[in-house]
Amino acid sequence: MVLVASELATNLVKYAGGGRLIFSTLHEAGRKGLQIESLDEGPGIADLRKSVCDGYSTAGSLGVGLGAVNRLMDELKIRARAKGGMKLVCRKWLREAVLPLVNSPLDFGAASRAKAEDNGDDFVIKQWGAHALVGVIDGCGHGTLAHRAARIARHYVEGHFDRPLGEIFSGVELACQGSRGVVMALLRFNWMQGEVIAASVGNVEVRIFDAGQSLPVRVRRGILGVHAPRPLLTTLPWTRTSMAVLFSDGVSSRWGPEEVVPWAGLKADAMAQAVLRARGKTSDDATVLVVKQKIP
Ligand SMILES: [Mn+2]
Repeated sequence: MVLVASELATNLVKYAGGGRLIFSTLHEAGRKGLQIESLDEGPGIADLRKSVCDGYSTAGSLGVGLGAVNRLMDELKIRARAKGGMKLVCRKWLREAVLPLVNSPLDFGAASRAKAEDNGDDFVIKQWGAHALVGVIDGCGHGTLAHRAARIARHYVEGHFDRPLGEIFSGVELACQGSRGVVMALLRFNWMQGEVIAASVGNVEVRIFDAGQSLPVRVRRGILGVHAPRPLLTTLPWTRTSMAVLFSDGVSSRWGPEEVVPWAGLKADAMAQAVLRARGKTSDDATVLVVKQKIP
């Protein structure tokens, strides 16, 4: 919070000719948080929005500063004010200690292969309490700039893994502005409730299989970092026979539920390797992430 306050104050003094910081406590639905609002009458937000991306900077330390605010805080909103200038509101919620993992029934595996030296794909696997978050991220294009965009997105997701999926996407949208941009699909599991929530923007494929069927997941077109729409959330049941496969566009999508059958007996990491071997293309970075029930 000290670093965030200092970055915002620095922005006001250096770039907006002054302004106000307003600190308040939040009490909402049984949780507590801290909010900082930054108000100014400076030159506006056009470049400031871009500057949220790490490394982007029109003048000195500005870009890194707002990038840090986005990374460190749970929520960040930036708006133009009617009278000119900018309003920035950021919030951080108090967390209980991260819940210890309880009896996870899930088995995770991922396999990734770069087209060239730097992999422009990335993935995330996190578990806590009775929850897990997994995702596949594809930086646009390939090579160093794609790798950089994907890494910015992954760092944001890892720092905000327990936030609602819609908010994680908004944060990645801000964090990736000024980069090549990424496409991303995330799944959040709650195995006590036997459900999985899927969200995807762009062309990372999400396949959720159960009993030989592929269940439909809603996807939005767009690139995070380049005015992506908010994702649509799809909630599906997760049973003992469910299986999820996420893959970047470096993996062919021309296969159906019937092809999963021979892979059903494999552990998740062996299955991810098998899908990549069978369906990976050599023309792009390729990543497969598999979630299954643990085989007893
Ligand atoms: Mn790709």
